[in-house]
Amino acid sequence: MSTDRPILWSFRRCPYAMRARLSLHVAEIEIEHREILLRDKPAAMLDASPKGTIPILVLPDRTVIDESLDIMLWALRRHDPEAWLRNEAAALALAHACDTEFKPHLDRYKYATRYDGADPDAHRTAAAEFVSELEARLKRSASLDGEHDGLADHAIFPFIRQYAHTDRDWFAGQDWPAVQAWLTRHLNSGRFAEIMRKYPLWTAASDTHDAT
Ligand SMILES: N[C@@H](CCC(=O)N[C@@H](CS)C(=O)NCC(=O)O)C(=O)O
Repeated sequence: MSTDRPILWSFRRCPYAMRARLSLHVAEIEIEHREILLRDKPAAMLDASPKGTIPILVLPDRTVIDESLDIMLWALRRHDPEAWLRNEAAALALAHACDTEFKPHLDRYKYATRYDGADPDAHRTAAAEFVSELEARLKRSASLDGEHDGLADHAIFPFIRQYAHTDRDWFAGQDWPAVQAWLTRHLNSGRFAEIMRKYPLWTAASDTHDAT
């Protein structure tokens, strides 16, 4: 492989990949974007990271970073022009809570048929506890990271987007004005539009680097 840019294996609608793309964007790191389908993972992606989750960042020296929060930290430690890391420990703790406490309920609410016996309404209610915690925080300050958006905001809003879009009317009817405004602000941002650009699917045949 002879690219001098990091390679990002990505899937457009994956919230973990969104948070990685947001941090690479703010850090102004040029990447080679490789769009995939989760149901048809390329062998080259699985070679890079056999656990087969998205996102994966492969550095020019072949170092592989295959956890989304690690990709965020790697990007922001290189360049953090908006100080997303200013409350790093607290932001990471909240992002971990999103991944471990909220996301399992989100999956069982959104994709209930994939989980034996999962009751989507019960999981929506359980997930709502995390959203209510965000609501309390966002009533105290404009962003989860304080007065300005940072790591926590960008690590978490893609997951709240998924939750909100599972049943938009239900979400709009909840008493979460601060979360609703915060989510709308992020979804309407130029940065979000940029990281949601559509890419053609990567195929080994379309690769200009490995094609020798
Ligand atoms: N802990 C991982 C989780 C990533 C993850 O689970 N991504 C999903 C897509 S949104 C995935 O790749 N799932 C594997 C699959 O569906 O086969 C991270 O933070 O990067």
